[in-house]
Amino acid sequence: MFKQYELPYAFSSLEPHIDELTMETHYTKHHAAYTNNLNAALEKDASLKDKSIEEILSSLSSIKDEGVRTAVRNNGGGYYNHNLYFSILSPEAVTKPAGDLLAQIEADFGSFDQLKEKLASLAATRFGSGWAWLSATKDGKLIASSSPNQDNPLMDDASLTPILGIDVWEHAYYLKYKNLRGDYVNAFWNVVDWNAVSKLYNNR
Ligand code: MN3
Repeated sequence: MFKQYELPYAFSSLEPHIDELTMETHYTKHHAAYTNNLNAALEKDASLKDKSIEEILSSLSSIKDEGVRTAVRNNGGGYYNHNLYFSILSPEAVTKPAGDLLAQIEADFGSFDQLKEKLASLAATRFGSGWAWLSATKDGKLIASSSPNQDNPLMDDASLTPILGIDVWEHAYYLKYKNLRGDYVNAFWNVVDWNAVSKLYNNR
């Protein structure tokens, strides 16, 4: 049974950048539903029972039943993606990277500002619902990408570790930002905790 990441902060604590009602709805409705639906899908395939979510997603194509595979893609993706999303946000965010991660950002993107611009651009140009990602290869190189729906860079690829995800589904921002996805992404940087992102980078 997969369980939702437990939030160490209050729904209201990311105000004014991400509003309380969005956080509460996102966590208690959307993320909860992905988690419940993932657990229900896994009941139908005993071979998935003792695997981690990373193992399941990185070998998604090996799920034989198409209905189970689609349910795991959508809900296992949603489960994993939101665990990551909520775990890198913090009301006490360290808003700049440092150390090895900063050095690699400068090597791969030029500067931290250029990385943020790249991710904002990927977030803005992802048509419809999806995510923008920063992922690390095993040897530490950084890759920026985006994906539709609840897909992520782990799917059928065990070589990448996502370390930051920007949820650009409307449910992540519409109550406060309406159609202004770019304003949400600008505000998002105020609550991304680069200490948490760094830990994921170092543990890749
Ligand atoms: Mn979401």
